[in-house]
Amino acid sequence: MMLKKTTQFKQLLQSNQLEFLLEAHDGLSAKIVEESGHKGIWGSGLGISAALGVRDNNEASWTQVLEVVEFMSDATTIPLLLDADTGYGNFNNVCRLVRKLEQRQVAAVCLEDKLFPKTNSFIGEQQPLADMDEFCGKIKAAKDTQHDADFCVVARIEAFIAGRGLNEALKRAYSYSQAGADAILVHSKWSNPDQILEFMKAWQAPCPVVIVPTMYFATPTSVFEEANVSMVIWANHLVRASIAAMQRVANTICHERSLMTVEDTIVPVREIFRLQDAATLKQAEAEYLPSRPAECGRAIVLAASKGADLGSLTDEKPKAMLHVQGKPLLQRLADHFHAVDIHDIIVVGGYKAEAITLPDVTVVVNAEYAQTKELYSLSMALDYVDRDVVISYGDILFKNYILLRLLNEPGDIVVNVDSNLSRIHVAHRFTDFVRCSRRYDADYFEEPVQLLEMSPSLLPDRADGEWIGLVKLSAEGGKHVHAGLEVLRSRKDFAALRMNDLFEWLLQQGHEIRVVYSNGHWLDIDDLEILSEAMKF
Ligand code: SPV
Ligand code: MG
Repeated sequence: MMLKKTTQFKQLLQSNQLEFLLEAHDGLSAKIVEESGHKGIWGSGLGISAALGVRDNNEASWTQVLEVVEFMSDATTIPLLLDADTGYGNFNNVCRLVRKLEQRQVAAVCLEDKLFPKTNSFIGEQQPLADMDEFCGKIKAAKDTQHDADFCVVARIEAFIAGRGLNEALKRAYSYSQAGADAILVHSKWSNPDQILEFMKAWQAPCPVVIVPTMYFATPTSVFEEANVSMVIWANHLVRASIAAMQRVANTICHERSLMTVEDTIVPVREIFRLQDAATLKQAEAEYLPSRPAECGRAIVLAASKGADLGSLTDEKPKAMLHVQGKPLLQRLADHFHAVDIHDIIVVGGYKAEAITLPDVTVVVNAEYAQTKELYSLSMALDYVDRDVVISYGDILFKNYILLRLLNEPGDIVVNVDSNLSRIHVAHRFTDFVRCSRRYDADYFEEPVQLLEMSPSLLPDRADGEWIGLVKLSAEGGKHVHAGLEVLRSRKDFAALRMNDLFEWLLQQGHEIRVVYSNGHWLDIDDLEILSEAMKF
């Protein structure tokens, strides 16, 4: 079983060898400290404040620091020593702090003998020190408050920082030790270790000593070992490393307006997921979430016709299988649907249906394709109209946003309408002209538009646009379509009916059909001329 964090820390302090803590300033950096092999974390006041974008002058409130520390503690299994500055107030504030730290499995707290609000030890000279007796009261109060006997209080001597000599440092160190401190942290801002070594030489060792060699970094670690230092804190090296890395990457991206150069110099996104332990959540989901087949959307594509105007191109396959820029039209449609998470694709084939060989589509055959039109084809796939479904002609090409807009529009029955009638120049082309409750204009997004009429015999000058060949049905809309086909099927001319006849019936019944306008950006492949246009699409 893993030792409590408090016990781990106490053992580090009391071990016979030199131990090391490395600075962290948030959950991520704390985790990185642990993964690197360090046995403990220094919750640095400088690092945490810097990461929060404020000064190391108690600008972040103590509860804000506590929140960060909670993330750090939760993310790790090794002990954390929190740099709690002066304790954020007097002995009473220290008591409350200790209770809160214990609740968060923080192993130890470090208190320094300066005044609130503190200033970082490397800024300025002659920093005022706390009254020694008052500070002893804080140490004693902290020790009396802790519930866990192994929780540690480290008392930090700022005498050298404040320009005072060895005697002041020693006097305070013995007093704090006497007051109950589990260790003394003696700090120096000299670039050589002389103050520390002088202190260690005189120190009678009633408790272990911790040091922070930020400024005397060039001192070999063996010197600290030989001087009987118990613990070294590498106090700010991850926050400094991250600043260097962030500045380099930010400047490069800004300068190059591209990610190309930096991509190979930073971790892949999957490394973030690993550090966040995304894999464990995946396992938990498998265990705790009800396992139902992922509900994906459905599309029905009407693709039974030969495409008589395409000449010998459709001798061997239906026009929906004609290649446009190296891919069958139907594959392009399927790609559009996949892109919006519609993976259940039903294709109603007819002419040369056996040539519809796309993977992952269900082919339903309208054997009467030669004598029938689209409604007959749709009736072949009616069983699939039992949920949200998009119905599409099989010979259209469109930009994906047209499909997205259709899916985003509320309504039980929604159609896409192209408001741009200028391209309708092919006289023989069958066109689903529509009339709507309002024309397309710049403000059309402000109110819903309804379909009023859809008919190929509507004169273009009375039309507000042309139906593209895409309709979205909700489950409710699908019920109306079932009812409509039930009625229309009994008509003698059912075989000749087209989608516009269904829409006309739905309108007569008073069902609302919503319109989403777009402007161009689609083609229906009716003849060779348009097919060659499609090559450029
Ligand atoms: C810290 O890391 O916040 C410290 C060490 O207190 S120092 O910055 O050297 O004061
Ligand atoms: Mg600090």
